[in-house]
Amino acid sequence: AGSYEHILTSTPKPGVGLITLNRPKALNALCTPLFKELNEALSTYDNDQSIGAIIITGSEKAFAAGADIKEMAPKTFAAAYNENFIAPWSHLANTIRKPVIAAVSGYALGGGCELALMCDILYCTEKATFGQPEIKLGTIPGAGGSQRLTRAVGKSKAMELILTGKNFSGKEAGEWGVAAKVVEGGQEALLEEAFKTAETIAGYSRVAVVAGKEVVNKSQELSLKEGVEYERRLFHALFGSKDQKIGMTAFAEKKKPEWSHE
Ligand code: CO8
Repeated sequence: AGSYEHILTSTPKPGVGLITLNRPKALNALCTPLFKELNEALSTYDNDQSIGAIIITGSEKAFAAGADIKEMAPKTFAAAYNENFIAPWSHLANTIRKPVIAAVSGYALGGGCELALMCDILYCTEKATFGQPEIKLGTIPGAGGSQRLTRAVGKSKAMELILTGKNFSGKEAGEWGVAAKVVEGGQEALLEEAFKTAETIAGYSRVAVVAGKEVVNKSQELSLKEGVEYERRLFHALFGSKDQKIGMTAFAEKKKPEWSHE
């Protein structure tokens, strides 16, 4: 991975690409240059055959305290519309095919909450602070929060959160199904859990993992009947992969599969 100004990249575990948001003076506020770097790093890992899973994290104090309010404050409608402000944020959800885990400690507010919700799996600390406070700034969520939070917690709760701007804790995120895992300790304990899961995923066939992510995501877009058909087609297609043969032969021979990722 390249060298960046607002993020850090590393591969601390086999097959795992770690992206650390690193703009501590602004609590990792997601300015345009930061997002550009994030997208570049995500694509680099996505295209790297040695990487099987990606983690996005922040610091103990902040995953990200939102879009950069100071950058947004003077923006006009025409400027926002002409540059299609925020559209590049969809890169993660629309283009990245490998699984992305959000590891959230501290503040995940506004765009920070939305970034976490865009990831495929969300882990957080008990004390993490989530929220969509845009209403307090005279605006609304702009990076998918109204859609993804509503799918995660249901309409009534999402409506309450988005219209009051009230925060919710990591503990609540776990109880409501926003987070797949809530860790008792801090950033270090959180990353340990995220690494475990990322390494597990990176240890499987890349072909199967990407297909698994693709079909789960289809459930958010298609009717049940269409979604089940889509799943079945891709399931059929995987009989054409080498790894399906490798995995099932290894099972029958009581051996550990050596994935070809093909
Ligand atoms: N944007 C810009 N700067 C920020 C942001 C932000 N979102 N959050 C914090 N900072 C800066 C502060 O201005 C401060 O800078 P300075 O030292 O120069 O004054 C520094 O980070 C440290 O912050 P605080 O001193 O405020 O730290 P505290 O520990 O006292 O408070 C809080 C932490 C509670 C998180 C507080 O910083 C806060 O309320 N931040 C704003 C949270 C917020 O409203 N986020 C939503 C932003 S709007 C949004 O995300 C819209 C999304 C729309 C779609 C995506 C668009 C790109």
